[in-house]
Amino acid sequence: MTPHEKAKRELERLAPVAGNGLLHRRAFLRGGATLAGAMSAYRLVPSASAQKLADDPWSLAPGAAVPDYGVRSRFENKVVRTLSNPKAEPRTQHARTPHHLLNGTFTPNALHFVISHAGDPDIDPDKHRLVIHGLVKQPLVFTLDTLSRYPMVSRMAFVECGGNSAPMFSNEPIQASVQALHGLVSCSEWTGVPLSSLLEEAGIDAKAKWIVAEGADAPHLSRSVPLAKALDDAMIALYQNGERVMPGNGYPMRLLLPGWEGNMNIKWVRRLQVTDQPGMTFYEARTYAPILPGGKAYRFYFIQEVKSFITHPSPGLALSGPGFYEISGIAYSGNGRISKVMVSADGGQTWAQAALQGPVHSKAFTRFRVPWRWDGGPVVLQSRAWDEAGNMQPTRSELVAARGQTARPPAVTGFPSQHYNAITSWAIERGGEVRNVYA
Ligand SMILES: Nc1nc2c(c(=O)[nH]1)N[C@H]1C(S)=C(S)[C@@H](COP(=O)(O)O)O[C@H]1N2
Ligand SMILES: [Mo]
Repeated sequence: MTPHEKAKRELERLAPVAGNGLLHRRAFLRGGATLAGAMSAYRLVPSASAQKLADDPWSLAPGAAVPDYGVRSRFENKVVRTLSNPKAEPRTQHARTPHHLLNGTFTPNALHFVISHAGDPDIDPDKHRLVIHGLVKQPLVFTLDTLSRYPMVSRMAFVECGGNSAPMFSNEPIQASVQALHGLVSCSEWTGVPLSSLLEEAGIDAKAKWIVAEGADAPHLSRSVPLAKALDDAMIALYQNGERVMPGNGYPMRLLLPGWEGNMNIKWVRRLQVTDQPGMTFYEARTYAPILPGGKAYRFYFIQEVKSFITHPSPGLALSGPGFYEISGIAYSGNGRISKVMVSADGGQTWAQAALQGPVHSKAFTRFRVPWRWDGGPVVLQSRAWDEAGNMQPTRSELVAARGQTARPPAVTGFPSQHYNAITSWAIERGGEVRNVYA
């Protein structure tokens, strides 16, 4: 017996920790590299062929010139955002992140989701100004240059639209990819100036309770932010994953409110008015005041609550037959760090604890993984996350009971509710196809 065959046999003997073949999160670590390697033994070509590597053209001659700004391999050109309004008709544009084609915890800048209500303005950074005024002792005007002289901080943070995953409120499960269902959330390392240092310099009046932030794009999108958040971990972000913020994400500067509703993270921010009350601006009085089944509404819904979804496997990524797989996905919470993720393969009857990829950052994506042996039968995969504040991701029926749902397609009506953070269920059928189901 070769070491590979031996490892393969050991793997087959591993007792599952939950229904339908979920294995202990450290099954592969415990067994060491051999066990992990045995997973691939199912697909490796016989070792005899390892002797003869073909010399393809790229191995026989010098390669291309190194570009001054790198671009990915041309073989990766299908990894793209999906666009809701590619002709830039005068309405909102959405670009959704392809979570099923990415891995790790950061979203590449070119694939960060975008929602722009009137396109991306082409801002000359030398002409852009940020004004702080209102209930302050000394109104201030900043250029990008003057801002760049302040001490900066870097932090990981996700941004999520309050309308992300809204299709999950439909009566019948919509058959679409994780990109279409959950693509309005992304995660970056943001670098910039803490808003508290700018507000302190301006001198906050004792009556001040809110700031109203305004963007430099044509709609001058405005949102009110409680002063406490502005002084806590808010940032004027200048860099995204090490380079200047992308035009679609707010170049040359955006308001970053870690863990809070995407819409409040004002891009192309140009004004911060310190006030004693909220502005009740268009977006906070309309779209982002979710209406509840009894006719009441949330006046504000700041936090993006604890959430997770499985990215691998997911619709469009069919399984290629029974055997060993790693189930992996993304978890995050606007309340802090992810403390635990559980995964089920039997629609929520039994659960296995997933391994969390460290370091686990507050208000940022955490990748979770769990090894799995699929016997080829129908299963329903789910993930459920907890955060360090003790919040648990709700089931879909719990959330729908609290928030309501719609019978009509979203394109016609929009959904009655925002902030979907409940469990997502993927059914795997015999052939390995993955479908969105309500379990
Ligand atoms: N000025 C301005 N800020 C804006 C928007 C906008 O259209 N204009 N869109 C908002 C919405 S609805 C969301 S969800 C987030 C999205 O941030 P992103 O496009 O960087 O992912 O930005 C918010 N900030
Ligand atoms: Mo949004």
